[in-house]
Amino acid sequence: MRRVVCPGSFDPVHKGHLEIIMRAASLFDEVVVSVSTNPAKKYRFSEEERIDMVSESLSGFSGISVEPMGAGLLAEYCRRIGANAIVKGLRGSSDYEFEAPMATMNRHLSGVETVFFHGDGRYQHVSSSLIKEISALGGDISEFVPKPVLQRL
Ligand code: COD
Repeated sequence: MRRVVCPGSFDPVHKGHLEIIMRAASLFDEVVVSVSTNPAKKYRFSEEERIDMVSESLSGFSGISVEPMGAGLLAEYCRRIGANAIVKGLRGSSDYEFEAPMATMNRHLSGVETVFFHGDGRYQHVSSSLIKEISALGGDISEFVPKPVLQRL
């Protein structure tokens, strides 16, 4: 059984995230979407709201579950739930520069591998922070987010 973790803040989840999660689900037996909450970070949505938005966006897809990751180490979380790998999406080289040392550190800490998926060109410019900014300034975000997010923003 190949269980992988797709971690993130998902504040809020958008179509770039969902595309990576769906691709992971097509390759692995079980995908756990882990919603992280770092006490040092300010979120637009509560942990419960972020989990609800991800769950509603993925309802009906088998082999995918959504869980809180809490504030601890991702490597420790993966070990606890028996995940073989972490799946992350890369939008470009700056994501890689940021993610590569974390991937090596997570492998060092717990032996868990990180698998990178190249993000789909349709969503490479999409991020949660841009979505919040465009929405706050009255722009149209409907192309980039699933319905459960559109209803709340
Ligand atoms: N297309 C493709 N992929 C995307 C896109 C897009 N448009 N947007 C985001 N992604 C990817 C990101 O690259 C990331 O892999 C994932 O989706 C989640 O994105 P976010 O923005 O919701 O989440 P982040 O970056 O805030 O989440 C970071 C983690 C929670 C994964 C990270 O902070 C973490 O590992 N925390 C645990 C603490 C820990 O273990 N620290 C030590 C690390 S060595």
